[in-house]
Amino acid sequence: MSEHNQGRRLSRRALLLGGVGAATVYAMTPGGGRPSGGSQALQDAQLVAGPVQQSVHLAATDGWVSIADPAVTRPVTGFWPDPYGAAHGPFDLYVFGFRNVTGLTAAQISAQRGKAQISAPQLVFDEGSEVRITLTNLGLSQRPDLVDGHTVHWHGFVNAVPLFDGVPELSISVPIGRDFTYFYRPHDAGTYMYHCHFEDVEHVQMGMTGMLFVRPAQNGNTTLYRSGKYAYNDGDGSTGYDREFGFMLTEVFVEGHYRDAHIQTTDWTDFRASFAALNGRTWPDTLAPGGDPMSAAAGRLQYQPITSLVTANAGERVLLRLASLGYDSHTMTLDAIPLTVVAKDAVPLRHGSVINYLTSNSVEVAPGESRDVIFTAPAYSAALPGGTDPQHGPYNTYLLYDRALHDAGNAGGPGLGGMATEIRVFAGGLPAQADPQTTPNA
Ligand SMILES: [Cu+2]
Repeated sequence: MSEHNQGRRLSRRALLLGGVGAATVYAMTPGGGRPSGGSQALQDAQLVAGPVQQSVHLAATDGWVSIADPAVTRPVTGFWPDPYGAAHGPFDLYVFGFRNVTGLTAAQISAQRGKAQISAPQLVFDEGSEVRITLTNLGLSQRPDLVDGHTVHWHGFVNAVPLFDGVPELSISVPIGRDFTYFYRPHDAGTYMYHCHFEDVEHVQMGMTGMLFVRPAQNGNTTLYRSGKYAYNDGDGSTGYDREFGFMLTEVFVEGHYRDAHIQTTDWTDFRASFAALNGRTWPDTLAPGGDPMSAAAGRLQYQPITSLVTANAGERVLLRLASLGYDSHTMTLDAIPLTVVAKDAVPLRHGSVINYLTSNSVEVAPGESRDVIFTAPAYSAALPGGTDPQHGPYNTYLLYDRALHDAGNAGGPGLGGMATEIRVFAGGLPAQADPQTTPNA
């Protein structure tokens, strides 16, 4: 899912008039929109008043998820599946996480205690906008004895104001029952992360991680690339893409999660990944469509709503945004389709006209790093492996996986299980993609 909570999109003229450094903040309506004006003069005044405000409201709490299908996955003796999970539904792993509560009432927000989501919602903001993330700390339902604060740390952003950067030793952390609004003005397009920085070794491992995309001002220019969508302000269309998919790379150390649920302490230096996950899911759950985290009908995957299935039409350019907040490095591999890395850690691999994009079939991502990777979907061939979608027609299937096979399997068990997903290249039957991660029922 994606959250793109914005007012009016910033036009080129508005950017010139009201862009960087505009100090006046317009009185915003609750939804983030601007008041409407009847005259051209008033509209111009609004444009001068300041950049678009984009805001989201997150809640921090704990919860339960199903990290793998226990019916087919080898158990981790003594630790997983966690029997406490059954009291909450078809769940087996205790987690901490964020929950998107944008637009909910106070009573509805309180009701989200104990319903954490992993990975956190993908947040999408525009370069030059005024970003506000409000964080409410709902406390932990399974561990009311723990009085931990939570924060939102802007991971990888330059020039974050320390007060708003979510590092508790240097700024504010949010106590239970309180909220705080973080402010940032993103000046640099790219693929970023956010995570809680309170007791961060524990809270990051427990699931408080998410992705954040900053759209470049160049977006909307269809002369450089037909879609008008770009990863960066490249000036030449080389980061143009038709579809984009984000992947939060993490691992789950089930002993630590079990001990947090059962009021025991963990020495986190004992860390050893039991599961490696894409967007909080393990294969084959990675292929399931995106779901509604507010709907119990989503079943086992209710609190891991972000799909990792990639779909594209032959000939389209696909942007893969890879980011890791795990503790291990991962080398994501796509056999038979060349991957071009256009940026590392939200920095384009070029200096002016000198381009250092890197083409390979494998992309290494270390903890705390991000990569922007573009590939062109190859031609469809009936002779290659694939299937047929009832709505969108035939497709070929390619595997995107961590080449360290213990991370592509579950809990060291045989076969695929962890950090793996499919890329489905259709002959041409897919409609255009509106939002990141959208993958029509394929
Ligand atoms: Cu936290």
